[in-house]
Amino acid sequence: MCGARNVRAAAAKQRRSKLGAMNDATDTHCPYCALQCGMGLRRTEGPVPVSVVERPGFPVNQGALCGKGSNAAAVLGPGARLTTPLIRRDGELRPASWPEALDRIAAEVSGTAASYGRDAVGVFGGGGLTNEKAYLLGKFARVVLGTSAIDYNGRFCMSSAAAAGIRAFGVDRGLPFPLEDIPRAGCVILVGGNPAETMPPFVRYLRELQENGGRLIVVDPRRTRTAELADLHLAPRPGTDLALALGMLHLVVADGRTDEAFIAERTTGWAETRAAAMAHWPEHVESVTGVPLPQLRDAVRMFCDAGSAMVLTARGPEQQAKGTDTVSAWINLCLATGNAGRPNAGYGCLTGQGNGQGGREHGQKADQLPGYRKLDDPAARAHVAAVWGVDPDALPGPGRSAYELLDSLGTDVKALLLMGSNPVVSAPRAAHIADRLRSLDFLAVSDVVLSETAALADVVLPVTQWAEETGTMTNLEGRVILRRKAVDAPGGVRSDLEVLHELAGRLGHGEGFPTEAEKVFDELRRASSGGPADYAGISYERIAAEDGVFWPCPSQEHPGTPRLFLDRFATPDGRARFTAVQHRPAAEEPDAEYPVRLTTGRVLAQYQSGAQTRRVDALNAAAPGPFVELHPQLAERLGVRDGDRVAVVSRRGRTVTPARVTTAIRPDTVFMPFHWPGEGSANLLTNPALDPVSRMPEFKACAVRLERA
Ligand SMILES: Nc1nc2c(c(=O)[nH]1)N[C@H]1C(S)=C(S)[C@@H](COP(=O)(O)OP(=O)(O)OC[C@H]3O[C@@H](n4cnc5c(=O)[nH]c(N)nc54)[C@H](O)[C@@H]3O)O[C@H]1N2
Ligand SMILES: Nc1nc2c(c(=O)[nH]1)N[C@H]1C(S)=C(S)[C@@H](COP(=O)(O)OP(=O)(O)OC[C@H]3O[C@@H](n4cnc5c(=O)[nH]c(N)nc54)[C@H](O)[C@@H]3O)O[C@H]1N2
Ligand code: SF4
Ligand SMILES: [Mo]
Repeated sequence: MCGARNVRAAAAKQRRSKLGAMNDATDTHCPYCALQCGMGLRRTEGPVPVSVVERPGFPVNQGALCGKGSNAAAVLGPGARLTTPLIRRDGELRPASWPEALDRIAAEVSGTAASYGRDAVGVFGGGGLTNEKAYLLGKFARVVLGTSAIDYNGRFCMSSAAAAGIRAFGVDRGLPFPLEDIPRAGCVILVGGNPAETMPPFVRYLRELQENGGRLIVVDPRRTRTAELADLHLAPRPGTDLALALGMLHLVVADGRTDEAFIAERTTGWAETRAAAMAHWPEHVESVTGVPLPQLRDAVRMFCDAGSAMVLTARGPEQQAKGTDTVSAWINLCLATGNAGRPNAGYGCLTGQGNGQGGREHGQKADQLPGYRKLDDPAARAHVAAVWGVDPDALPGPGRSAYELLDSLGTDVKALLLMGSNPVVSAPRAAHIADRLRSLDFLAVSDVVLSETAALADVVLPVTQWAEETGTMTNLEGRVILRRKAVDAPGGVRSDLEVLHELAGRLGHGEGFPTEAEKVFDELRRASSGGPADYAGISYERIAAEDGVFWPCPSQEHPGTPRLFLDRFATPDGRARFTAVQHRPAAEEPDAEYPVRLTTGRVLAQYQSGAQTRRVDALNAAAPGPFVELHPQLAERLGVRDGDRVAVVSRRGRTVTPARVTTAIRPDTVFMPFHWPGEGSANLLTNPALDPVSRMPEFKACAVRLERA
């Protein structure tokens, strides 16, 4: 009897502890990509202080996570991360105290500004930083440092789509509709995105689209896992999406499938765009892109027969030296067919980084003030300066773009503060950028791990990460969400907000840099009020109660805006603007010396520069190192077999990696993921040719030669 009672008591205890554990789990979000999947974090006793559990109630991912998300807690444990500040002494990074590290940074920054002027101090931010950090970093640069030299890694990400979105619609919100609208479209063209590897839980929306009878067209030079799902896969040569979109528009016009009423009522600029498209003959488009004309016709038919259709772009067409015009060409196709400004139709960009959307709204971009305001707009300067309590004339003007800023290190910019990026691995022409970083008088990096870039620094600050701090992020839908703190950080680690507070204090700004995220957010709300990305009505309580709030949300009574443009576009006259664009070749086309096209991108199990994911065993087991993907025909010509080491050489550098021979890629193209440093690092090869509007480098197309190594 006694035994039975014990068994019952034990069972009850187990039930309680299970329930307790479920209740214990803190609702939060993944540290990685822009989907910002909801997850729970439960406290554990081991060296890693939390484990990831499902959070089925969050609508975006409904409990699903990819391997990066489900293994995210590993980077919180000891071993992977930094726990003490480091200062370079006698050439080596050695442990130091926080006051020493902060004093040193403040002294170097003041000294540099005194000797060379304020613009000689640079700041480089990241699209993975919370809204609060991005906002405070921008304010720190403009108010404390008074420098124009600030930009961030989002420039390398979605900046071409942002520029084209503003050009056409007057505002840039990656997706102007929630994800739940995607399955209700009749057809989706996904251009240069591989969400089956880059956002696996997103694939559900594409499957639902097809279950509802909608068609999926994927445009990618590779037959990716995403392309495998498509009803139609177009495989153009890298860098030719602009011609492809023009060819489709030509056929739309020729077949009389334009929506003349929509064009007349809700757009401007059609005549010039129509003329530009008519000059691009489909036969010419076929020879430029390598996409057979019958496939182009099929795509046009699917798109036009759909009733309502969407075009989604990701990095493939955007990371080109003509990325802005390329996205404009796809937007033109939407506008000409009436697929914009109405339900279940339109153009959207799949933003990439965790806070890729919010990170571009609050002022860490060279030309921007909070609320997605323009730094060169006098009214915007006056509004933000009033919130900051400074004279508008004291705010610096626009600075240079990310690559141009990195390229100016050691010459114009002598000291750099870097927060949330690892350009030694992720910047184009990376060996040159590493040299520029080494040529600085002073480099300070705040990071959670000793990244390849932090390893070059004079001072490294170890900061708290996602689960150890609270803050807001804005996901790819424009939904502002709340990442809650689930666990205390190890001693020795401080938050980025504390870093900015301490540095501002040392540089004469004791006020205006709070360390509490919610206080920063409340100021951000005021600074953004009245701007395009208006957060004034969004509070931590509302986000928690409503599964996130979509901007613009100008007041507490306002419901937020999941769907933009239904009544009018955000242009002065309310109409969407066509932009007449012409195809042009990549900045570097293949030639006799470098006869093959290289494109670059991602694999499922690694994230970005790999600074975080290369420290996770399970992910390294799945994706242990770099490779170059090439077609059997090319492999045979080179005498290369699967697994052989191959040298890939461009005008910028040389890499050596194992070959992966596959028919899933065009014979004239090779592909390398960019997640690794060292001899297989893709960015030793890439071309920093910049888009004239967005200043995006051409990560997706350069010319290379392959040799057996
Ligand atoms: N696993 C994983 N997921 C991630 C990330 C990660 O690093 N790893 N990073 C996140 C971030 S910041 C981003 S920006 C997103 C990126 O997400 P995606 O845009 O999906 O990723 P990429 O692999 O860069 O590029 C997508 C596809 O573009 C194709 N492509 C290459 N050149 C061209 C071209 O000229 N035209 C066309 N049409 N296609 C081309 C490539 O073959 C590739 O399959 O992913 C996010 N999610
Ligand atoms: N060849 C090629 N190159 C590319 C691309 C490509 O497709 N091809 N894609 C480009 C794109 S889309 C992107 S977004 C970039 C991304 O490239 P990076 O800017 O290098 O991005 P991450 O690797 O995410 O680097 C983020 C760094 O910040 C740290 N970190 C994370 N959270 C925090 C935080 O809260 N505070 C601080 N202080 N640090 C933190 C991480 O540990 C990591 O070291 O790469 C670009 N480079
Ligand atoms: S899809 Fe993105 S947000 Fe979701 S679990 Fe994976 S990395 Fe995290
Ligand atoms: Mo990105």
